[in-house]
Amino acid sequence: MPGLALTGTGLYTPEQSISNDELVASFNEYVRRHNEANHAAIAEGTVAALAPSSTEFIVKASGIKQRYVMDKAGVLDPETMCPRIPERSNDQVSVLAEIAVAAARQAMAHAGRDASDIDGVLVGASNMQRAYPAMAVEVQDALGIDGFGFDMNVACSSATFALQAAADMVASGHARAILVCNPEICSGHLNFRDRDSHFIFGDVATAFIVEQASTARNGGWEIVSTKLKTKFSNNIRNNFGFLNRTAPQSIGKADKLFVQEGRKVFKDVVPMVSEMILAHLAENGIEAAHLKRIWLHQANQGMNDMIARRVLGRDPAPEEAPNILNEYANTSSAGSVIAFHKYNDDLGAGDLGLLCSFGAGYSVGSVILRKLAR
Ligand code: CO8
Repeated sequence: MPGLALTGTGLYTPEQSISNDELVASFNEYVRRHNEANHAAIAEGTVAALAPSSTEFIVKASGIKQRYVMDKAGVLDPETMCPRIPERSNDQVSVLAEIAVAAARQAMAHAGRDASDIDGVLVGASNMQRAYPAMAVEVQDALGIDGFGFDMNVACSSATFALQAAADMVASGHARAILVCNPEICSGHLNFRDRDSHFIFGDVATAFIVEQASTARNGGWEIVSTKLKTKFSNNIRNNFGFLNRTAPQSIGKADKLFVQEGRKVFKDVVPMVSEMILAHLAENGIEAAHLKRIWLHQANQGMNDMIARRVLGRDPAPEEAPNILNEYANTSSAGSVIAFHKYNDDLGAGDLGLLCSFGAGYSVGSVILRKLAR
């Protein structure tokens, strides 16, 4: 994709955060109450006792130490274990659009762009707030952008897939610049009563601008090449949807929130991603040794260490494959963009880096970037 560039990024971080200890204390209180309330049935063997969670397990299995959330009180209340985000009237900006706009304003300022420079808005995220109108059209309206907007959902790969779509539209002349936003309120679709996954996700929004490198005002990164891949898998699913009401007995069941077979995902995705990155580099005549940085999707620290090791052929130095998982947890599509946003400024003109997302679908997006001179 010669001549195209990623020219500005933005990050909205919620004010509230939850440590592992706080999350585990709430979960374990829920377990205690459940086991106490079902004491007789558990003794009879008709109800299974629930097992407690632990901070040690969470850190060891995932590398996560805390997460940011839109509503801490609702998540931690053992009676609700769900964020409470009041419904807004149709005259107010939606909460998903609001956090997308906060990240977008930063990305636009960073790129030196205002609304009149942008022709399109893509909102790529794992779950949209509503079916329609598209969240992207609301973001477009809130920012005063004259053009078009649409939503995309490729789960954790929504940002890289939207980046390629944006680059294609700029390359073809359909737009001068595209704003991509990734608002992820993962706490809204996480089952905080599920021991296997209650610790995994956090809330955040990221945004970035794609335009011609020749028009970049404040430097940025040339998009050398993008490569996308999807392969169907049931190992990460969320069956929430508009047809749920047609089978009312299914409403509220565990599969209407995030569910995964974490071990299987780990085993399938590590080779899929590392092989795809190596193939992508080879297609572009780039050796892995020439990469100054790898901004990977942030789902699991062990997974990222293994992918970086397979790509580089050695253990990565911590600064080569930045970790934001410890602070933000898994923020779905936003994770690799947060890592890029926080850890790219120190590199020099001509340096090469690779942004890569992976997740449900399965889906993988790989983007080779070269730093532009300012
Ligand atoms: N506390 C204590 N012990 C626990 C806990 C807990 N909370 N949970 C499980 N255990 C126990 C298990 O019971 C098991 O015990 P035993 O050995 O006695 O059976 C033991 O710990 C090991 O359990 P696991 O095998 O499940 O543990 P793992 O080491 O595999 O770690 C992980 C689990 C962390 C989930 C890991 O498998 C992982 O990260 N896998 C990769 C997952 C991944 O990358 N998924 C991508 C999903 S993201 C995505 O695509 C976005 C979807 C859209 C966003 C949704 C937002 C909500």
